[in-house]
Amino acid sequence: MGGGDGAGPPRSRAKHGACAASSAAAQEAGAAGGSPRPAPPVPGGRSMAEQESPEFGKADFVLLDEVTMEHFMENLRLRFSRGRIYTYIGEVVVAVNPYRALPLYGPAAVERYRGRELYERPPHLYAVADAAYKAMKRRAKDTCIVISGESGAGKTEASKYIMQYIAAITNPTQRAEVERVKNVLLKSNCVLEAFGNAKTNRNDNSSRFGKYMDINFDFKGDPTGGHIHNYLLEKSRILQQQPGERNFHSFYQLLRGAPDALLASLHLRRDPGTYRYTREGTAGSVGGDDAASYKEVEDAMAVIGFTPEEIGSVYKILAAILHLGNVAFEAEGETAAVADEGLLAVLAELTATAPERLRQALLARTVAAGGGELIEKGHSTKEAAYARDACAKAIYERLFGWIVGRVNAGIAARDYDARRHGKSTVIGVLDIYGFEIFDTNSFEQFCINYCNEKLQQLFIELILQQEQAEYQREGITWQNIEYFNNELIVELVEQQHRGILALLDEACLAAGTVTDTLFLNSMDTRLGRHPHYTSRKLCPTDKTMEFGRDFRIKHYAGDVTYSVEGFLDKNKDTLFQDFKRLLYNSADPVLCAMWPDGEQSITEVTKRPLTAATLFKNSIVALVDNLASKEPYYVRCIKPNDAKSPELFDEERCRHQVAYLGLLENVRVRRAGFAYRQPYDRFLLRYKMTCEYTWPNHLMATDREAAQALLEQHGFQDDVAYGHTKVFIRTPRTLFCLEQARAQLIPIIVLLLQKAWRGAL
Ligand code: AD9
Ligand code: MG
Repeated sequence: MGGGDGAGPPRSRAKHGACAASSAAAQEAGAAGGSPRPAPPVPGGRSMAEQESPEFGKADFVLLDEVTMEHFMENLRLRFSRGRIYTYIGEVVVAVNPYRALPLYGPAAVERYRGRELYERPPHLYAVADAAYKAMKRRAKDTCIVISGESGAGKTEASKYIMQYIAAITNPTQRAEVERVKNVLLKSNCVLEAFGNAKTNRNDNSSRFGKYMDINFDFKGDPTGGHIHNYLLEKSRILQQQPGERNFHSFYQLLRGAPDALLASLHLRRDPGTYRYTREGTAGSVGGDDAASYKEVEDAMAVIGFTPEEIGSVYKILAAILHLGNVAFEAEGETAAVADEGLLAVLAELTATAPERLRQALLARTVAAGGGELIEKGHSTKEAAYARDACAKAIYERLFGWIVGRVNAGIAARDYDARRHGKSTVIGVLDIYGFEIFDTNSFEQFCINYCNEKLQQLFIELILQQEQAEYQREGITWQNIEYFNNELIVELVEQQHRGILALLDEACLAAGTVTDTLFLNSMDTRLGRHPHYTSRKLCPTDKTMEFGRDFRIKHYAGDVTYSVEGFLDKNKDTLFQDFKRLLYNSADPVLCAMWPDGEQSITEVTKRPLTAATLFKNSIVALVDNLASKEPYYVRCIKPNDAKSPELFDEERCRHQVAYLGLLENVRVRRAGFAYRQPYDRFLLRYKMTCEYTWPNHLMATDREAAQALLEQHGFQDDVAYGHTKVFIRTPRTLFCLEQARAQLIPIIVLLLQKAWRGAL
């Protein structure tokens, strides 16, 4: 069996880097096989030639003629204009938000990518999801897919496509429990987006929390459960939104979608303009229909396993927050009184608390006097308003935490499988807020940008470390590539005793007289020499910063000026124990369950709770450790313009993102090293038909020698290196040529096989 000479497949004499030659070779091969035929398209996909074509640009940036910003941008722009929104850098997917529906997804596309190698198909999120899944299944490796990019770049959409792909390719036998888990996982997106997303000026559906989801798989590779970690919900949004922005979607969905009777029972009016917390966002609904979303979210909650009573409680809590925002105070002598008694009664009803206790919690706080004595200290109107807002934020934050907990309960991995078959494996998907620069940047942006510094650091470490470790293991020589290392910036923020977070905590622990401005002074004094820190005091000529208010950090992604206003307050995150106790004693089981710390009496609450920034830092450090323990896959999202336009490719904005995401360095690392690597046996299995020495089986002593013979026959010897267990291929072009040769030979081999069978019959 074999080619024209009957001893092996037709010879392919492609020269290195010349796919055209490979195609010629295939024609020659076709002739040898008896019937010349045109190069067949890749079944179900686009032609391999599309990996590199004048029309669609280069499917992998590693193929660029020169690694310069100009060449990179040219390729990115060309591909975007042709609807090719995905491009690789090796195994990293660069994705440009198309801002329009493209026919790239769905069951037919899933089938094209299922079980394929990355380079066999045009770049796609599905390919990366499949690679992570295969690594997890074949090698029982925990993997993770880290999706990064700035606000509106398409991270959340990407994470959903990835989850849909994984759901589509698993559980072929339709096991009921696995189907249930998949369904809950998919439905969780809708619920979490309702409560955790909002319209911002950057994105109509901006995630205002970070999300890391683990999906557990059993030994068969089917999802058996999962767990969601949420990070720092932007709760200050409850109180205030920038002009043109909205509060969390959940409020508008309830107001616009709830049936009249429900709304009446919650004492709500339809118009969001009625409520102080939603007044700013009345300028219309977002991305469709709040009312339709209401129904969708309610159905999703039911699928996840929320009981009707629990859903009812969630609505009451949302309504209570809206009413709470409208509670006004008037002065009665030194202290405050509630202006509207009727509102107080409504609030007591919705929170299932005693009206008098509610009034007390709103108007006074309990403090411990000497000798264990407790006294009540009345609020001024200003203090009462502050406490009310703090309470509204805290209720929403805890509601969100409770909802995440409820989703987790619905998808908790049963340890049944783990007990029977050993440890289950995991794919993690990280969709966390991107780097943010607003007109006014506050504590939240500071935390978000710090998180992005940490993730960038991880990206640098993993990409470099992984490459280097692999080359060393395989005995291949490797030269280091210079990278911009953001370690200094991370240190500026988190260094023990000296970093910004330490100084912030120090200021918060000091007596009540310390103000935001004093905190700024302390940073100026102690960080003044740091190359990534500055302020107006340190740089008096810089009029873009306000004296006594602003400081600036030179982030890896650009300079951000932060206003120090509110830093201390947001970091302390004070909520009087009186509120916690009040809500812990609520007769509503959902509300009560959110305040386990409400049980403590004021005398027990002596230990200072950890500050918001420290809690956030701890959670991000744990996240980074977790990601570092897994095999990472990266999706780097790019936002093409600020107008949400499908046509506009804003050169300047894109260039900036390419620069700060370190994509050029990424290409350089990839090119200095080897773009692809495969164990010898797998490599031969795939390409052996393209060489007479390896088809149908090689007679050499080792697979390594056989792979070497194959590659030399193709003329690729200068583009490869031979490791102990794997062959390393420097440029994707070589691989594409091999793929093309293979694709061209398959129909001929099939034809020959058919002939042989017919002959045998
Ligand atoms: V933020 O940091 O949460 O503010 P993301 O998550 O990066 O941000 P998101 O995924 O929400 O951005 O995308 C923003 C909008 O871009 C979506 O609402 C879609 O309208 C649009 N988008 C993003 N990706 C795609 C896509 N692959 N196809 C079509 C897309 N539209
Ligand atoms: Mg998002």
